Amino acid sequence: MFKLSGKKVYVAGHRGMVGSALVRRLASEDCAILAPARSELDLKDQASVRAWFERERPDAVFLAAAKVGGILANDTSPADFLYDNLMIEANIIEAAHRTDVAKLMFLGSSCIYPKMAPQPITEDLLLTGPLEPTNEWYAIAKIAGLKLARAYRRQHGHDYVSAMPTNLYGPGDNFDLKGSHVLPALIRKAHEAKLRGEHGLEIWGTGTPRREFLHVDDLADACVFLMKVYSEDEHINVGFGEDVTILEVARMVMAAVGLDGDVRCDTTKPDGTPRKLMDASKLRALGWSPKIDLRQGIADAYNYFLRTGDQARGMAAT
Ligand code: GFB
Repeated sequence: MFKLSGKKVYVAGHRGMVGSALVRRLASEDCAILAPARSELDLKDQASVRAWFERERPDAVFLAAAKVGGILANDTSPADFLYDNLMIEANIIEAAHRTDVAKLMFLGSSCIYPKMAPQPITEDLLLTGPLEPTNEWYAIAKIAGLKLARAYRRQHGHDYVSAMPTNLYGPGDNFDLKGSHVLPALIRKAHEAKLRGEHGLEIWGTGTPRREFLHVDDLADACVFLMKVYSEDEHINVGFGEDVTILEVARMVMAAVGLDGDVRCDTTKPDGTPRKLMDASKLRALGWSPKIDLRQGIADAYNYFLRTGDQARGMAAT
């Protein structure tokens, strides 16, 4: 059992969707949260990371900093997704080792598993088959990250663990249509179509791929829980437990936004992995389960979209 109370906790990536959810969740943990300004710490710069860790000496680290994006961003910027993520995770894990960070949690992604993995996907299916080509660069970086955490654990005896979340959404998401994941993209597209008085919603691909969605506040709660109780060599899946087709999720978004009409499919865009449902029985057996169902979560994400200005969500003026 690792205690967070009274500790200095660094949330790497605290400005992102996952990191900001972790900061919100940690507010009730009686710990000091370290959230350095970008000018103070450049995660891609080894010297900057080492100097900051030596100065601040955190007790615990949530490694939630990453270059992330949806299917198109992954497919079109392979160098950024591979290089940025390798640099960030290598710099942080090595600096944590040098400064004796007591506990570190590396956050990966469900895309680390083979494209055609049997469903639901158990942790032991890692590296048992070829990856989905649209996101293999990001997946390779995340596999390297979890292996790095495990290598430092084995060689140096550190309590470094890895958690693999499924597809995430919620407050703090990126609503830029080229870079975002499906849920924020559909929320924005549906909202703007409604404002223009249009009917129907266009989605990418065939609408048949199945995805599992976890609200980021559930993820943050799971991560804090695991930080305290999980201390195993193997990574652990963090999933919701059910999946839906993209067509179904599009209809849920239309209902939340109040847009009528049909769903149209742009089949010039990729589908990606046909299905990505995680087996989260390891996490459930430890005593954690999610609280926010998909309809409720979509309503929450839409509220966030409505509350934040164009600038905050990086939208071009429409
Ligand atoms: O969320 P998404 O971009 O990520 O796409 P992945 C999920 C599915 O939704 C794909 C479809 O089948 C898309 O074709 N989709 C439909 C859309 N309409 C849209 C749209 O307007 N925007 C987007 N983005 N998708 C990512 C990986 O894969 O998932 C990352 O590329 C990471 O590496 C992340 O693992 C969690 O689930 O396909």
